[in-house]
Amino acid sequence: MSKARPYWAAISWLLLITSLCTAQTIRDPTLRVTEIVGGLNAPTAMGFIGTDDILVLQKNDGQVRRVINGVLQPTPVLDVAVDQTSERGLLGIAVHPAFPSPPWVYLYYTESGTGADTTGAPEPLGNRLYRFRWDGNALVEPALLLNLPGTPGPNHDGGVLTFGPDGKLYAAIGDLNHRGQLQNVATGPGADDTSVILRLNDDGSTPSDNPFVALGGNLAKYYAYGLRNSFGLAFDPLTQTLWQTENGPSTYDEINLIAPGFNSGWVQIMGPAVRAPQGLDDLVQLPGSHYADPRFSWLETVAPTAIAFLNSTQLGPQYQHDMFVGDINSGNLYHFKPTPGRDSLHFDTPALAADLVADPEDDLQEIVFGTGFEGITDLKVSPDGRLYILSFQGKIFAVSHEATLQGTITDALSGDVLEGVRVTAWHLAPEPITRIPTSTDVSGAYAFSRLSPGRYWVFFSRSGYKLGVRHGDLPPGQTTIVNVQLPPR
Ligand SMILES: [Ca+2]
Ligand SMILES: [Ca+2]
Ligand SMILES: [Ca+2]
Repeated sequence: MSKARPYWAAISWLLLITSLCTAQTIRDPTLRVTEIVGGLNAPTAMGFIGTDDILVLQKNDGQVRRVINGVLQPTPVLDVAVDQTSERGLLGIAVHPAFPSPPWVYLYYTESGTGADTTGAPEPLGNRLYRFRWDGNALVEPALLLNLPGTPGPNHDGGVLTFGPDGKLYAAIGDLNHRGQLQNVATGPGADDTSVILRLNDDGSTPSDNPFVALGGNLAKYYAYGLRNSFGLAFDPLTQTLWQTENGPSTYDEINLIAPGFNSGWVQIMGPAVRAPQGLDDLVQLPGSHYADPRFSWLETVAPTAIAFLNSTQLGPQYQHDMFVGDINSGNLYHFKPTPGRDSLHFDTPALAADLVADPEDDLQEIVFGTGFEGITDLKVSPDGRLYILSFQGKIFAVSHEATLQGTITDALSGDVLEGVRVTAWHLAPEPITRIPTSTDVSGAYAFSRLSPGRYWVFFSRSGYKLGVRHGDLPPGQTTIVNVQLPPR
């Protein structure tokens, strides 16, 4: 930090802004949670169109809201006609990986049959994937890319979208209570666009290298099948493989590693096959398909939703490229460490490592990373590398690393340490602006141990001495030492 002149003009308005207090907790004391925005209505998914510029989907009214620098904009950037019954509604968003050129944003929603929002009657048109153009202010020019089933449902509509490192768009849809060959019922109907992950070109056409492309028809679009329902898709940034969360009925939620042609086993198997009474014999194995056990399961369901890989060092190097999962039942944030080969997950807890299942008696402290988020529906890594959490209660939170500031204050003439110096740190950027006070102890030392990284002005005052002022940036995860000599008046 360099020496600077006092900045008194700023003080009057700074005092109007109070610091934040939240009920959300993160197990790592070097990390902090910041509420970015509130006031959203049943939000399901979010996508960044810029740093601190987020599009957020509202499930029940079909509105796409915009949050700029933590401020919810009053006018939606789009309002579509959805059926909102049960799990239906505005469900998924993907921003083109080369955005803003092309300026394409993809939305998945249960489209109403009337042109207005509905609640089950008449039947919705279907679960539909549209591509929109972002014109700088709104989503315009919808192009229908997929018309998927929406009935009978009304649950297990899926809707999560993500782009892969291959430039392809991946979309998950659940079983909608169908019972056919895609649900591993050999005597049931054929491929009907349920219980699958679809893999598409960015214009909605079918890539020629899809795993079932040789089988033709609907099968050509699929990357995986045998899913009950899914709200989470994410690619490992190192291996470029797809991971997924899947939702069991009353038992066995799953985290899966999905290679091309994956069959997840539903309705014959949820959780590891060794725990299923009938084993693998009942599966419908399409040519080129394979069954694989989940990499992790919860015996008692938590309803996992979002999954994300932290492709940044913003939370500290120890979390870089790790996997995070959110659930909607308890609002827990889970942290998973991939194995060195990144084709499985590492656990220190023997009861988890032995069978890769969270059983009711198992200690889950190792994976429960955060609590109090009241129903997580999405996780995204922001362009600046922070972990963003979308809560169904209408809020966005960000997890970021703490910074530390400390030092010693001495008399500039005598060199004696000064006790009782008031030290006030003003965090000015990035927002929110906060004021944190402390004072020096008998050894003249002060310390701030849990500061948000960023730009600070710090004031040092004691009667009989001239005011000391320093400013500069506090980097995440680091301790900055600022020693100050105060001249007597
Ligand atoms: Ca609407
Ligand atoms: Ca499975
Ligand atoms: Ca276990």
